[in-house]
This record gives sequence, structure tokens and C-alpha cells, in this order.
Amino acid sequence: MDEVIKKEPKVNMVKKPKKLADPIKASIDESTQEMILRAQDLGIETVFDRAENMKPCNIGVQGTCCKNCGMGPCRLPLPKSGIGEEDDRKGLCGASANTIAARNFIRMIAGGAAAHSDHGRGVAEIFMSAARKETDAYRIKDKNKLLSIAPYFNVDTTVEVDGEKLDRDIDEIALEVGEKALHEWGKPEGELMYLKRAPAALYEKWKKNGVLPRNIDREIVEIMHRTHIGVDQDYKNLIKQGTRTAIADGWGGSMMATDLQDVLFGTPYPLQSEANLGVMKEDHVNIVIHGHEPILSEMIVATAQTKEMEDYAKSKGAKGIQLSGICCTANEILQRHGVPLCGTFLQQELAIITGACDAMVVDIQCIFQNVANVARCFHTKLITTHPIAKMEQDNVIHIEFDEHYAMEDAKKIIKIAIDNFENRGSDVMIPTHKAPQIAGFGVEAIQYHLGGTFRGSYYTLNDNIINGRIRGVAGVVGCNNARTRHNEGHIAVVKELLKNDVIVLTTGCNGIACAMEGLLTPESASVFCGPGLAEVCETVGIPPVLHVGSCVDNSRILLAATEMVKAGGLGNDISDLPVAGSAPEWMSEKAISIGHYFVTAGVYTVFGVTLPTSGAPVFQKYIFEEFEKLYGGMWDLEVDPIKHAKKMIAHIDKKREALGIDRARERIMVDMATRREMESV
Ligand code: BF8
Repeated sequence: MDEVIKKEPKVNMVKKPKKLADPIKASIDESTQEMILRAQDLGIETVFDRAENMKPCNIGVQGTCCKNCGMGPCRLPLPKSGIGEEDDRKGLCGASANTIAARNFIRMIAGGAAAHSDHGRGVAEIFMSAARKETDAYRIKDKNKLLSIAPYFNVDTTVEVDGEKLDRDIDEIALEVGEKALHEWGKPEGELMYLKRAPAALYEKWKKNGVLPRNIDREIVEIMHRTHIGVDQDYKNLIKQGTRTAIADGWGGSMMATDLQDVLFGTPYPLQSEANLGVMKEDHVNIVIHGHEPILSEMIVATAQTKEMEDYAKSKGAKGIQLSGICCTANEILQRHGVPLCGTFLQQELAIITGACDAMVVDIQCIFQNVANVARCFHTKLITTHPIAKMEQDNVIHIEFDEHYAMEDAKKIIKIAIDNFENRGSDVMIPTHKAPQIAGFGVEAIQYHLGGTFRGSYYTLNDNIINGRIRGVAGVVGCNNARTRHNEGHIAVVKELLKNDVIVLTTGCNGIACAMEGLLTPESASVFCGPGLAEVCETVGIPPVLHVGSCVDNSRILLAATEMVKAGGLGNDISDLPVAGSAPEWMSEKAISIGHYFVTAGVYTVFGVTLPTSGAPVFQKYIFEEFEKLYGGMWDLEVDPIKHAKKMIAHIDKKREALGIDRARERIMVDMATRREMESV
């Protein structure tokens, strides 16, 4: 019998002191570095410090930990000696590394698609309230946008009266669009209506591969079913469902969220603003709005601008009210109202550590639970507002937002912030750094600036791609990730693309990072761009990085690419275009869903940091290489930002070569006599 060794309890165990983040290594942004140091001086822990003390799980990083049943978690890391002739790693049920990684990957797609699409559903419900006139706070603001999307829902915009075609009542159109849109989440048969907005060749590709989504909720539910123990055990079949679900996100839930928000709150057009923690003002009541849905934040913006609230703030000794945003709520109120960006995902704790944040108002997604712990160290009121996103800490105030009392709720929240102004301590330290920016480039604004209302297409953009001034287009998007230096990947990738004449469309936290770096100004073109792109930007007066909005607004990038196909000269499908996608610092499940709908729209898409597929080389090869044959787009991973950008440029060049536009060509104006001569040859 084995001897039982009794372990003596350790006495006087000294807890290892926690490591602190090195501010310089943690971020490239000076104000972030200053505030990390400030937090450490005050003894307040931030995400940057936690990243030093908790290493990520090596098996989870590889995507090969299965915890979908109680026999596990089964862990299948890559053997140190490598995989021999046969990969015989198995979970208790026999699940292979490929099955496990594919299951985990599509569960991430389900999470991301659910987040975007549930956001979209919330907007659709408010849209219905507005159409039914149940609320005074929301109304149909952008009638042209409504008229432009109605045909995709098979909603008539005209009526025939006595043989005459007349404009249909706008409220009637809105009501029918709202009903049809809401139906998309759970209709019992058919396919999503917006799929037909994709280029015909792409739609046919989806049809041939059997991935046309039926309804949004069903695809997400089916992922949860298929990944339950003992159901789908074929990585190709699993990722096929992941594809169907990601398409339901990009061309469904996200696209409807974007469109209905534009109708309710206005389609973005370029406007001026600022970015970084330095937008907070010491002598103002600072309200930081954080999260994703613009439903509440729109009301806060409207209410904060009223004379009543301004006067109330002044009566409490403040000079006024300064609103600013974190994460994608920030991008939403930036693109429609010019409200400045306070910071990215990784700066949320730092906004409170300034000591000048009188209230942080949060809704859904990307909110650290630790903001409540940080708020406790200051006078900051932390207010949650959404029934599905509460916090357990007792210093958090929950004011559930009700669209029927939208203005009253917004007023209540703003008053809490104003009343709190006088409770500020003396420990205020707002970094001075901020950068000017021009944001608000939707599909329509890009069309106006790079296409012209006369032609009503992306003709000029395509023309400049064909003549070689613009080499290609990149969508660079996504999060920050505390496992990598804050903003370093974002900025290095974008600058390398600009240097090589690749124009950049940005969303999410990449958009905020570029704004903080000053890349969203027309003046930056002459500093950072190659000569061709600089010339176009200077002629048209646009920044070389076009901020197209929040993460649900990645749907705008899909539609911009579709417009490029429609404008002609660059092939018949998105996969023919000289374009590439990137998320240099991704971290969220939403990013995986976005990446997958970019890929399955035909876009070569590179992620930074890491991808949870490395532990299953066969599955990884399938989505990195084989997918190109199915959809024209494929995944890739590149941690080094310069190599990352170079891979995108190589793909753009490959597409230019296939299109026969790999050598720069000037358009030659030909007079009639020469033209006749040419035609007679
Ligand atoms: O949806 S980019 S960190 S804020 S998940 Fe979150 Fe990522 Fe930022 Fe917006 Ni998108």
C-alpha cells in the first residue's frame, strides 16, 4: 500500500506581493500611462495590473479545453513533442481536438451574434414604439433612410389611388418595416430578407454552401444544441453552422441595428470632435456614458443640452455639463452628435481614476465589473440602466431605463451626476492629452465624398483604386486586449497600411485608438500616407482613416464593399475586391463573429494577439486555407503588427493582379477623333 503522506499546514504563509504593470509597457498612449501610474500611487488596481498577476490558461488559449459536460473539463493541449503521425488526443467522450476547438469557436460566434442581435432587437422594439407613437421621446428622424431600407423588407413606399401613384404615409411605412424587421428574429420559415443586399455572386455562394440563415434566434440556438455533448462531432459541419450564424449577425441583427438606429437617430455625416481622457473638464459636471446601445445615451445627450439642466449644473457651482463616451456607446453618440470620446475599452477604469467623473452611466457589453470597485474609491456614482446588465456591488445604483419615460429617466440620471459634483475630492487629475478628429462616415457619407451625388455610386473610389492612387481598402476594427500593449497593434497596423496607400475604414475601439492618435483628421494624410492616398485625401478633404461607427456598424463596411462591387470595374463579388480585414487587438466574442462574417463575405481577415484554434491544427488549416475555396475569404493570425499589415497588403496586391490593375494606370482623356480611330481598328 502506498504510504499516505500527510501535508503539514503551512504556517506564516506570506502572500506574494502583487505585481504592478509597467505603464510604458502597458500602453503607447501617454494619458493612459499617466493614469496607470496615478492608480498605482493611489493603491487602486486596474486591468493592467491584473494582467500581470493572472496568466491566461495555456489550454484555453489553444481552444482545446472542453467544458461542455460534467465529465470534463477535458484538456487537450498540443503535446510538447508535437503531434506524431496521428493526432490521438481525445476527450472522455472521444471528442477530437478539432471537434473541441470548432465547438468552442462557434460558441464564441453564438455569443457575439447574440450580443449584436439582441442589441438590434432592442432597437427594433423601440422603433415599433416610435412607429406606433407610444412614446414622445423617439420618432422617425431620417425619413430618407427609412425609404431606402423599406424595399429590402418588401414594404411599399407608394400607394396607388385612382390609378395614380402617391407617396405612402411615412408612419404606415415605419410600422410595416418595424413589424417585418422584428419578424427576422424568429420567423418560422424562409431566410433573412437582408441577404439579398449582398452581391448576387456572394448570395449564390452562400446558397451553394447551404449557409443561408433562416432566422437570427434559430441559428444561435442551433449552435448551442449542436455543441451540447454528443451532437455534432464534425468540425466542418460545426463551422458551417458558425458561418450561418455569423452571416445572421452581419447581414441580419447588426445590419438592422445600424439601419433602424439611423432612421430613429439620424444617419451619420462627418462632424468634428475630440478624443482621449483629456476631453473631461475639471470645472464641469462630467458624465461618462459607457456601453453599446444608443437608446438611452441619445436621451442623455438631448436632456443634458436643455437649459434646465445647464442651469441646474451652474446652480451647483459647475460651469456646465461635459458628456463623453467609452466603448461603442461613445462611437454612437460621436457619429451623430459629435460627443467626444473619453477612451477605449481599456481606459474605462482610468476615466474614474481622474477623480472628476461625477457619474458613469452604463448599459450593455464590454463593461468591467471592476469599475464598481474603482468607483468606490472616489465620489463617482456608477449607474446601471439595463435589466440584463446589473452588478453585485452595493455601491452601484440601478435605474432601469424605460422608453416610455425616456426623458424623465435621463433627467433623473443627469441630476444625480450634477448633485454629485460638490462631493468631488481634491484628488482630481485629468490628463491633458486629447486629439481632434473628424468622424461620422457612414456608407452614405463615403458615397458623397468619394462618389458624388450625381453618380450616386462609389465610382470615384473605384476609379482611384484602378488608377493605383489608392492601392486597396482595409477594414481595421475591434477591441483592446490587456494581453498586448494598449493601442500599439492598432496604430502600427493602420500606419503601415496608410504608408502603402491603403485607405482604412474603422469601427469600435480601433476607431477610438485612431482618433486618439490624430489619424482621423484630413491633415494626417500628408504625414502618414503614401503619395497616392495623400493626394486623394487632400483633394477630397477627408481623413485617410474613415470612422464608420460602432461594432454593429461593421455592417456598414459590408455595405461599403457591396457598393464597390456595384460601382463596377473591380469584379463581381466582394472576394474580387482589393480589400482586407483586421482586428489587431481583439478580445471579445463579438470580434470572432465579426471576423467570421468578414471571412464568409469573401474578405481575407487577420487577427492579432492569438486565436483559440492553434491547438487544433487541422481545424485551423480549414478556416485559414480551405475556406478561401468556399467563400473567397479566409482567417489568418499575425501577432507582429508590421507583418500583419504586410500580409494584408500582399492579399490586396494578389487581388489587384487578378483584376489586371497591378500596374498604376492614368486615365487618358481621349478626344472624339482619336476615339473614332481606335474604334475603327
Ligand atoms: O463592440 S471593439 S472592446 S467596445 S467588443 Fe468592446 Fe471590442 Fe471595443 Fe464595442 Ni466592439
